[in-house]
Amino acid sequence: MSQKIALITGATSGIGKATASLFAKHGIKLILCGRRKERLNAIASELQKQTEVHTLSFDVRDKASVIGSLQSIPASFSEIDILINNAGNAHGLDPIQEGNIEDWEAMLDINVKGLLYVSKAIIPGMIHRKRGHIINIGSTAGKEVYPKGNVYCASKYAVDALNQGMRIDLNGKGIKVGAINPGLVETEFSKVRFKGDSNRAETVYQGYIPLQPEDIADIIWFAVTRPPHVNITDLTVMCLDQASSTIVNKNYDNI
Ligand code: NDP
Ligand code: 8X3
Repeated sequence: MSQKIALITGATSGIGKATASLFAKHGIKLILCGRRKERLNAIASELQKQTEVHTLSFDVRDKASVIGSLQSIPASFSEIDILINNAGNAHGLDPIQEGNIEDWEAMLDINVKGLLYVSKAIIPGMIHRKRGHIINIGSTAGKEVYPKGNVYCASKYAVDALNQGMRIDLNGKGIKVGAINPGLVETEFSKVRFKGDSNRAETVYQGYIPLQPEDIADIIWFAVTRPPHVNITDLTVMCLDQASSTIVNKNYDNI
């Protein structure tokens, strides 16, 4: 079988970057996306030792840029087998009455509309080829609302709905659709949520052993390597010390 091609959004950091590394180890050809060009270039030059890599720098909020970038993919990378809809973040953690409108817009524009723009560009080729696999990165925040999570949770509930909707509408077209919904994963996520406040971000992952981005990459790899008739539709994963969005055992030393 010819080498598979994967497009990963949000490949400059965290879950997307770890998935890119694991895919590269397995010889998957990669289209890596993100806004930070220097990071994309650095990751590409590392992974090019293992596989072919094409990079695309665009902001998923910018519809024209998404469409233009995805149309620019060279022919040798254009038959995308695997789409990892991963780009996204939380912005702020405030009660709804104190929420910042720009934060709300960022989360809905990136996590929901950005995922739609990218999917809209990639799905027709998959339908044409009668094959493909779309993995949507949701969250436990899309399964359970937590205090001050309001709009971020809404954006991830939307990802959950879109994951189901895509699977329903693409049924019979040879395309797998599934979501991976992680709990707390130690990435740049909290640094972004708290607008660069590293000290506050670090406390989110202290006192217990959180998931690592490589743990999610492993699960994504498992999902994309199932036999052709098997589709992982919806998988939620938390670390041992997390029981729900609000219950995290932070007394690791006392166990
Ligand atoms: P990171 O902050 O480490 O990575 C986020 C990635 O998304 C970066 O590569 C970033 O690239 C990209 N991104 C963000 N905004 C944009 C944008 N406007 N346009 C294009 N790319 C963008 O966080 P994670 O790896 O943790 O997050 C990845 C996904 O996992 C997100 O969807 C998140 O909601 C989800 N998730 C995270 C959890 C966690 O606890 N960490 C738990 C559950 C789900 P760049 O800045 O270069 O554009
Ligand atoms: C990220 C997990 O609990 O910080 O989606 O919202 S949480």
